[in-house]
Amino acid sequence: MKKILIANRGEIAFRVMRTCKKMGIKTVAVYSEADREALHVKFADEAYLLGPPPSAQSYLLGDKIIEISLKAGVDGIHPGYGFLSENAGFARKVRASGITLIGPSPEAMEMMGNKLAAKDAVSGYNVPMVPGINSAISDIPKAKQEAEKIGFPILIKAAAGGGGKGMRVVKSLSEFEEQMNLAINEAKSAFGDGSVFIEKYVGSPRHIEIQVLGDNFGNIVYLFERECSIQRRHQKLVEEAPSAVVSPELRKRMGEAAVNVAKACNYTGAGTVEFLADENLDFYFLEMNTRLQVEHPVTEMITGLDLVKEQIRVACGEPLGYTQDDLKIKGHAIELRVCAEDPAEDFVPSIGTLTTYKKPVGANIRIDDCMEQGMEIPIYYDNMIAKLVVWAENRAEAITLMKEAINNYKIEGIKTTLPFGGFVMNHEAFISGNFDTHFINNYFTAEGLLENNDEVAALFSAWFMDQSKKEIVLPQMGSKKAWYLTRKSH
Ligand code: MV4
Repeated sequence: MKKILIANRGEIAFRVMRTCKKMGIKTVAVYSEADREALHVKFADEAYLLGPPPSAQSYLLGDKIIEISLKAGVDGIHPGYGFLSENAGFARKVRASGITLIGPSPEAMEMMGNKLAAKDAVSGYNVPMVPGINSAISDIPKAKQEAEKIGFPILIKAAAGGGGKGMRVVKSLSEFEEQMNLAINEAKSAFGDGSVFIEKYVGSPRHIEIQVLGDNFGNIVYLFERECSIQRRHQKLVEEAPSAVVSPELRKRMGEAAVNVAKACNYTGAGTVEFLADENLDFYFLEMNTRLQVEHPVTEMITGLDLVKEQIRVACGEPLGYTQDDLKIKGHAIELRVCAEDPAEDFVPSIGTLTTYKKPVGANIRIDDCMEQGMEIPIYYDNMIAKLVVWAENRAEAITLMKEAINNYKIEGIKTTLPFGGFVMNHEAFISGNFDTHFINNYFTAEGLLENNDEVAALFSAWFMDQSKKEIVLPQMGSKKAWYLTRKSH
């Protein structure tokens, strides 16, 4: 390939372009009116305006993007994540245009986009699945019987859902019918498809996913796991590779199951197979994401591979050129998503201008971002402004390096999830590896955030040591120190 259009914005557009440059491939950016000054536009060799800021009038305009691609004479389109990345209709149109989509086939996208079709496809491929039914519910009395067989609590899921949308926990038979009807209506209005199914509810799951990579000759490898349990409302915040709890033996079983999922849909390129793991580390297939994921850098750090380069090579028809046995995990990587939101205020989105933006620098610190000091965060898109990724020889050292990097990342003008990252790195549950998807609900409070803020801790100890003073001047209410001093616990 000589020229690639990146049908995306922000850090991922920038990240894909970096690899293209490294490979000597020309890059074409597309952008909305809100992104005129964006770095992905400046960094590209060519750039084309799509339209007004809202995604529906810009980054989701598949036909316009294909038109621009043809005009610019590109060989490939990289969709990044989000936007059109898992849109089978777009993939078909790209194929029809004669341009290569850097991603899997539209057939694979379609199959994995529907949870029931995905379950159906992988049955017979020796992939463990949560006990449940594999077809849409049409007959409520029959579904009740199934639910009783499975045992409560059960989970109702929308076939067209994903990423947690349209799920409902049902604790007992008495509430089954009501919840089922609500779920069907919800699925109808959210996805235009009211198909729902039921599974046994796994109460304290870990989210562990396996990166896979396939070429056009039937070779598929797994690039090990990512532990993604630290998430809030299905938004991951901290990811790491490898998982602290996955043994080499379990890794092999999960990896082979993931490869089987990929085989079931003739997968090509980079994809991710999501599993739930319960308290006993029994694991179950959840869904497959048919795109490059946000958290792919942790896999790159422990394997030494550039996943975008691999995607491009495969899309060009090159064979992988290595086998499973050639792949080894080296060290440990952790990623923190730096989002423009305030963890002290229930993660409310934070808008404004980056008055200060200074990144930590140092060996084994990688930052994937797209912002500069003085820039304003556009309100129209995802509020992730950067990914802070660290690598070290082992997990303990990676945690230490992450804490150092967080402390040396200076962002002012907006609130970010950086202090939340500090909280996680200092938390006993994270350090021990003994946590699940309920980590934030179970342990996180705004007060705890401050306790883990070195600056505030220093303030507090200075105040404490100064109690001999007759008069204690209480800090201003609303300040960090005031919150700290008025904590209910301790
Ligand atoms: C589940 C589950 C418990 N039991 N399935 C959420 C996203 C979607 N991929 C599937 N999800 C879940 N499926 C059964 N049978 C719990 C979740 C779930 C979850 C999974 C991964 C990461 C975070 C999660 C948060 C809440 C619920």
